[in-house]
Amino acid sequence: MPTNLPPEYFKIEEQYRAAKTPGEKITCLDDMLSIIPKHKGTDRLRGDLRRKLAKLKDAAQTRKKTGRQESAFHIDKEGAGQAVIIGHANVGKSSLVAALTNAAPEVAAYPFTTWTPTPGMMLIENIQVQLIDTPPLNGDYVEPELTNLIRRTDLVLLVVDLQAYPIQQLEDTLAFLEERRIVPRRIRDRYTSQLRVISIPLLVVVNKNDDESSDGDFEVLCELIEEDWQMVSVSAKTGRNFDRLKQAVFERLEIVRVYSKPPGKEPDLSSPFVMKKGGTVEQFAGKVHQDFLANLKSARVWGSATHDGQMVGRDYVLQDGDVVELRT
Ligand SMILES: Nc1nc2c(ncn2[C@@H]2O[C@H](COP(=O)(O)OP(=O)(O)OP(=O)(O)O)[C@@H](O)[C@H]2O)c(=O)[nH]1
Ligand SMILES: [Mg+2]
Repeated sequence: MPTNLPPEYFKIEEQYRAAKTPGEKITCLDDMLSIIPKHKGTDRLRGDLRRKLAKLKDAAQTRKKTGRQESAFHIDKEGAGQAVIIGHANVGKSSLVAALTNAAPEVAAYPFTTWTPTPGMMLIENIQVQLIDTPPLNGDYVEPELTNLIRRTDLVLLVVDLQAYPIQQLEDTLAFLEERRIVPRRIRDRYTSQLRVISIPLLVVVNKNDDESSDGDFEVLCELIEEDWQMVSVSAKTGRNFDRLKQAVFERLEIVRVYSKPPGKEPDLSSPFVMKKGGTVEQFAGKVHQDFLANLKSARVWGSATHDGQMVGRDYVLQDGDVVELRT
């Protein structure tokens, strides 16, 4: 990568990586292009950015042209992963999204409040995960598009109400999914003979465990449910166990955070690159910059390596928290 870029460039590049909408990304790319000095050394970078910009603008244009009203159920993925929150009416799905994200879906004491999905971003340490509030699954009519939203997602958060027949709610919701050929990843093996079954990581969230007085109810629930779902009990009302919930979401997403370290400098620990578990140095290089991928000469790793700054090969598998120095 050219070394003589102005410091503002890196600031905007960071904003670009954090950008959530195509519109924000386009603005950042425009800004980056306008401040890069124009000479031979930056040819490739400018070309790269222009290609990205053209792609985003093309996509925006196509969306406009089709003229079709975008369905509320079509939600672009944003952040390090997407989790769709599902369950019966009144279990607290909207309350969870309201409490955990920047979104403000309607919450009400009566059932069947939510009719359309609402996305929001939840902060887990230094990454953002998209949570989507959805309409209840136990009504007379469930929008077929909701099934598609679930099929495409990275993680399902199946919410039940500790204070209102949670076992029945759990069984009903799992049956709803199974009828639509969606099964929890953990028990995927039981469906090997069936074609077209899709498995999605699933976390059971037991809501309305507001204080210690209902911990006993949760323990009883765990004993009564045969399958070991490793449920998390929370309270959307008091924020109880939100840390545990976030930790569980992070684990189920099966992602790792890896930090880039320019030679001779400190890594920026506030802005990780997020990769699927099992990702290699080579994949990391591709995420940081195409140039690194093409011209990677060596990589050093701090964290999972046996000693700090160890030289590793392209196929070295990175772990959560690793710091990597790439050299071309
Ligand atoms: N005590 C208690 N009440 C809660 C909690 N979470 C939600 N509630 C209440 O439960 C009711 C339903 O909450 P919502 O968030 O609207 O539930 P929902 O699952 O989105 O409901 P639908 O949109 O109808 O499917 C409201 O009265 C909330 O205040 C909780 O953790 N503890
Ligand atoms: Mg709701």
